[in-house]
Amino acid sequence: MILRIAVIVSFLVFPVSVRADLPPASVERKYERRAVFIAEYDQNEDMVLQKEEITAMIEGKFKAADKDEDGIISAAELEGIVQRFSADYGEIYGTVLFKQLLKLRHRLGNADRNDDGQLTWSEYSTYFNKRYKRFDSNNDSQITVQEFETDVEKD
Ligand SMILES: [Ca+2]
Ligand SMILES: [Ca+2]
Ligand SMILES: [Ca+2]
Repeated sequence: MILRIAVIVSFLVFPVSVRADLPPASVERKYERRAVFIAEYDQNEDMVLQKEEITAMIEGKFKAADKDEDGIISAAELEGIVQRFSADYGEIYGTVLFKQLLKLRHRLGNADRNDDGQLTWSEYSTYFNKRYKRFDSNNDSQITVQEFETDVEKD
């Protein structure tokens, strides 16, 4: 999969680099990271996240975080999400990793509707389904790379 990601990234970078209206380098890198993210959950390899792929991604992430399988992401398990993100994506994010970790903590905090410091499946799935829905600008229940490049967050 690493190889596939490298191929996708180089494929995406080239057309951007020949465009007249070049986005700033930092924005370009952000888009590359998002393409990597799509590739990771794109099961049928069409570089579009279909509804089923988004659902599978949200379920998979919840299950991966819920280490003791009690259906709740505890405070310690929440910290585990942040630690694993740091370990898995540290290299991709480089010097902006700390910013991304802040965003991640912020999102997980927002997902916790009743502020009890842990996330139920209902809290988690509601928040992240909404979050990915915001990227889907044409409302066809799938997210393309182009849609994923839109900034939907206020944080
Ligand atoms: Ca797909
Ligand atoms: Ca748990
Ligand atoms: Ca909660």
